[in-house]
Amino acid sequence: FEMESYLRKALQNNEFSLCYQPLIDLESGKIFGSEALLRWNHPKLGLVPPVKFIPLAEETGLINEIGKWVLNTACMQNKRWQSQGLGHLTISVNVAAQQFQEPNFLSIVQNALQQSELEAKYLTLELTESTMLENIDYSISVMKDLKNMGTKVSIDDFGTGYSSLSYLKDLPINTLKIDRSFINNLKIDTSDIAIVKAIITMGHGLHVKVLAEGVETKEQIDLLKQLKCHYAQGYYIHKPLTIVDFEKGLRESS
Ligand code: G
Ligand code: G
Ligand code: MN
Ligand code: NA
Repeated sequence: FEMESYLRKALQNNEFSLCYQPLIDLESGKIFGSEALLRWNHPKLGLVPPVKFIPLAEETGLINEIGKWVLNTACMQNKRWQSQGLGHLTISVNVAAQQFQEPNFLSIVQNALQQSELEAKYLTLELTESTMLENIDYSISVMKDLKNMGTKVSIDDFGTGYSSLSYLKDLPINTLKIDRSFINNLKIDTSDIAIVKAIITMGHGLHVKVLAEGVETKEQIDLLKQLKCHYAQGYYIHKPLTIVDFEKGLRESS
């Protein structure tokens, strides 16, 4: 199948790039960091959406090499922004299950930090519940090592996994990212608001930050502020941006 053979050559042919979607602090309204999002632009296929090629990268095992490139590139770019005086932003990087389970995952993270000279506390690794729960004891030990290294961990797409909540008290987690399916249709009289409220309350109780993904309207932002949600991300605030547009957004936000 041709997409697979193209994907195998994408790294060496420099066809990947990253977009950066701003993350804002709801109280101040300011950008405090970004999530790096992978883009693949192939000369024949054009822009291939991640929902098409990430699963293929996972099936073929290419995700480990690609993920390493994402980690290195994102850390370098974030360090560059810091050095340019654009603020001490955080950078969030999505980590696929296979990457997290790689025996040398910790040294890959360490290496990205060393190469970029980015301080560990500015790097957040985004894991999904299913990634962590595939092997909970192993996950706990890796996450503790990451914490000792100084990096942060977010649970991505929170609320959509099949997990029990009990792991939340055992795992060193910094942020819960409420899945956008709960935020997209968020209005006052919906069951979504009950769920969102419960997650935010739980976050406060566990001393974990809560970020709402997929914010698409002013009404949603206002509700999230009322509910004391810490952070937000979404098209209403900013789309995933190129480096140039992200820098523009930063200047406007400060
Ligand atoms: O905007 P968006 O289309 O970028 O992303 C679609 C999906 O692809 C999301 O679930 C997102 O988490 C995932 N994704 C984006 N970039 C990366 C990446 O660098 N690594 C992994 N593993 N997933 C990513
Ligand atoms: O799974 P993950 O949360 O990493 O997904 C990030 C994805 O969410 C990216 O594809 C990004 O483009 C998308 N995204 C970001 N903001 C919004 C939004 O406000 N609405 C929708 N529908 N998707 C969004
Ligand atoms: Mn994510
Ligand atoms: Na997400």
